[in-house]
Amino acid sequence: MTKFPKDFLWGGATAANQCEGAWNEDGKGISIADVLTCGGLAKHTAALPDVPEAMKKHIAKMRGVTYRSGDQEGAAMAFKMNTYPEKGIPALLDDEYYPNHQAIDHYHRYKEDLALFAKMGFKCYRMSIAWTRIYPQGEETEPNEAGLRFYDNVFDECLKYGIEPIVTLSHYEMPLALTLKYNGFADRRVIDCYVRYVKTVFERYQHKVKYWLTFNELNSVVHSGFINAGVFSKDRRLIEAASYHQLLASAQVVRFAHDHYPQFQMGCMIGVSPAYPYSCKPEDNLAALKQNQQRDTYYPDVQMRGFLPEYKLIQLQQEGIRLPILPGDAEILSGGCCDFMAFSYYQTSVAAAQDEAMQRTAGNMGSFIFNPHLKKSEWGWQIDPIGLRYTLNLFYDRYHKPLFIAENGLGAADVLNADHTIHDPYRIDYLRQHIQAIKDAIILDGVKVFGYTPWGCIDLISCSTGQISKRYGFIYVDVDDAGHGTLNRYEKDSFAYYKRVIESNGEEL
Ligand code: BGP
Repeated sequence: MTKFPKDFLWGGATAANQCEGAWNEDGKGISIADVLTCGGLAKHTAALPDVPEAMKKHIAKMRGVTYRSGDQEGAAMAFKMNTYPEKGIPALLDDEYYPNHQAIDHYHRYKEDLALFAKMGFKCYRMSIAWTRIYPQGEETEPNEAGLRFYDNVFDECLKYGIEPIVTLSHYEMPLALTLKYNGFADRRVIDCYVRYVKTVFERYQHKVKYWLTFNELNSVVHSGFINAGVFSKDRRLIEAASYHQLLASAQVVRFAHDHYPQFQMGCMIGVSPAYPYSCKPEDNLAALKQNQQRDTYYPDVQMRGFLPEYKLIQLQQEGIRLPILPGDAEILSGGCCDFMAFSYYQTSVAAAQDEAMQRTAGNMGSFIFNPHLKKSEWGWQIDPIGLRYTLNLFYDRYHKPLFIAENGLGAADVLNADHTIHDPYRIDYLRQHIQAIKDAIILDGVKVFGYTPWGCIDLISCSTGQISKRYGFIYVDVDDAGHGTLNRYEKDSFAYYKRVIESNGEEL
């Protein structure tokens, strides 16, 4: 291979909860993302009752959120809402701002947005279906037809432009009702709710969608059980149980897809940040291996190979944690191996045998040891294009299955000029280096990568901060962190750059 493959899927990625808005329209139920206030995930985590004070302060500081010691904000429930048990659903507070409620109003503007993606030449579009548009409370006997119709329209619009939809089935937005009733995936019964929802969308969209991802960043459960699995606790036993249930749920729907829809391609998806050893000390090397196993590879190892790895079982045993394994589970896992592996890549990390006193920095999978050899973004995420080539090699060697880069990108505080231009040379630079790294992995290392969808191809609500001012897009959306603005769309300089990259199939970088 001397070039990008000719059918390489260039595109961009979004998630329903971060772009659609219309949070309570056309029968949609409340999702866990809908109850996060500005400050998002960080504020939520800081308010959890069983998180140590020091960690709360650290998270708050990292994300620029004010945290007062002993903050009782939502001691019972972290989110800002009143619960009305007689109605069975929570009511949100009028005086709070919930950024995902409006987001960028993609729900009403998807045609305009897809036309812009088509103008850039997208071959594919990674998006997610909001579970709560299909099953608002997660347990209805019939799906919500208006929700199903919305995605029919979106897929039709994609296909009109020859854009292949790549669909994440669950991206940080499960029905809140399932958290309130079952504590999310901590309860095995939620697997059935997920499977029923997935079967419904498979049946409905079987002729429109070929590529599916079962869960977004399954491994993010290690730093947020709530946003990932709907678990309202930091208790490791519950978190491990929830992610085990998610692995079972993923395997069940992959198996079902293989049996009923042979045209489907099923993928797992994790947030990768492989660890470099802090030094060449053997102890640091071993620490890096262990960190990679625990934080990154456990999840795709199960999803790609079909069994629980020994290193995980031993670690859980040492911690006195028992997974809720039932007879027959091993067959479920081995019967549901994915066809490809997708991942998000923002940065690498560093591991050291003794890491207590080390300088740390922010990252999408929690806080990381600072790497002095790398630059960082305005939000402290370290930038490492070579790390992407490294990651591609790592996982291709491990599974020998096609890889898909489902997220990558630079969050920056872009400025809209009076003439509606946005100059983002830093993003162009970032893209150029990362695409070069993919090219090197394909050409020089022989890795099979079949697509690249930079994150937040249109500005959207940031997951960690709950603010839109951390922007990733090629398309600027005129709205601020308080939700004010025209919501008009403007092309940034990176729009023309990425268009050229796609047109030349990665030859012109
Ligand atoms: C990933 C999530 C995305 C997205 C991205 C950027 O971990 O899958 O949903 O938000 O990170 O993160 P942030 O928005 O916090 O900058």
